[in-house]
Amino acid sequence: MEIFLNNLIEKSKSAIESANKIVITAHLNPDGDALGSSLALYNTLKETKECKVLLPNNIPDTFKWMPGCNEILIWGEETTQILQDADLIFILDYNNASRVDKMQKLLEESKAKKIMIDHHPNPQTELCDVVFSNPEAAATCELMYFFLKKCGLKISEDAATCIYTGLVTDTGCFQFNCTGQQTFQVASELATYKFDRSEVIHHIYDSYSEGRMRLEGYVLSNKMVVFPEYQTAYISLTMAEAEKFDYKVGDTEGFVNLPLSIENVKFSAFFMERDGLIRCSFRSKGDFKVNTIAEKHFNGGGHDNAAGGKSYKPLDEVVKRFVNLLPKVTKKLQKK
Ligand SMILES: [Mn+2]
Repeated sequence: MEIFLNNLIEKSKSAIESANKIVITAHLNPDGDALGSSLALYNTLKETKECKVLLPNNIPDTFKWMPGCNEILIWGEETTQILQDADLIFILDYNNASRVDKMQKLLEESKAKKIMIDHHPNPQTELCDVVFSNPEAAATCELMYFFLKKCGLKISEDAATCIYTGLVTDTGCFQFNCTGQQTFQVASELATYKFDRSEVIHHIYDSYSEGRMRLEGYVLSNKMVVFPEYQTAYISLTMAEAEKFDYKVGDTEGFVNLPLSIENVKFSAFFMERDGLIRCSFRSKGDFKVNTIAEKHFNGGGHDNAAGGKSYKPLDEVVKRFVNLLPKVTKKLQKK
C-alpha cells in the first residue's frame, strides 16, 4: 500500500520548511516504537529546526539510552506554552487525540498544522492536515524511515538507531506476523549504517532490574491461569503485588506475551491495576482477532493480534468478566 503520495510529501515538506516551532508527540506510556519514531524525526530535524519532543508521561528506563532521549520533555503545566506555541505538530504512533491523555484538549484546540504518521487502524483524520496511516506496517518506525527518505531528509546514524529500535520492539525481534517485506527492506537498508545492532538488542532485552526479573517469575508461577479447553491464558496483577518487587513503570511490558510461549495457547490477556484503573492487554497468535474483543467488552481496540482496553471496575470483577466471556468469544479456538 503506497501511502506516501507525492502531494502529501510535498505538503509535509513545505510544512516543515515554513514551521518555526515543531513539536513531536507520541502516545501515553511510550514504547520503543513511539520513542523510536519520535527521536528519529527529532534527531533529523533538530539540526536545522527548532524542534521538541513532548510526551504525555514518563519514558521507561529501558529506552533511556536512546540518542536524544535526555532532551525529551514530559507533559506538565510548564509545557502548556510549548504546545500552544507550536506551528507544526507531529502525531506519531497513535491514531486518536485521546491517546495523549492530558495533552488531548490542547492538541485538539491547537491551530498548528498536524501531520500524523501511524500504523493503528481508524485514524482520526479530521484532526490532521496530513495523514500517513498504514495498519499493515509493522511499526511507525517503518513508516518514519520512508517518510524521511521521501522528504529528502538525511538519516543520521542516531536516527537509524532509533528507527531500528522501533522495528525490533514492535515486531518482537521480527517474529510477529506484522513483520512484512517492507519491514525487512527497512532493516536491510539500516544494516548499511554503522550503529551496533546487537547493542540495541542488549539495551532493550538485557536491561531488567532484579525486581523485574523476579516479578516475571512470580507472575508465571503464581498468577498465570491457563484454560486448555479455550487455548487461552491470562495473568492478573495488583499494584500491591508489583510493589513487592520494586515495581517501576515498564516492568510489566511484555508480560501479556508470556503465555503465548505455551504450545497450545493462542489467546492471552494481562490485567493490571494501574493509575486508578484496570489496564487490559490482549495478544493472540494466528487469525484469532483480539481487537474486536477489546472493543466490544473492554473499552479499547487495537490490532488483530495485539490490543488493549481499560475498566474502572475492581480487578477481580474485570477478570471474572473475562473468564465468563471465554466460552463465547473463543469459539474459534475450541477443539471440536
Ligand atoms: Mn507502534
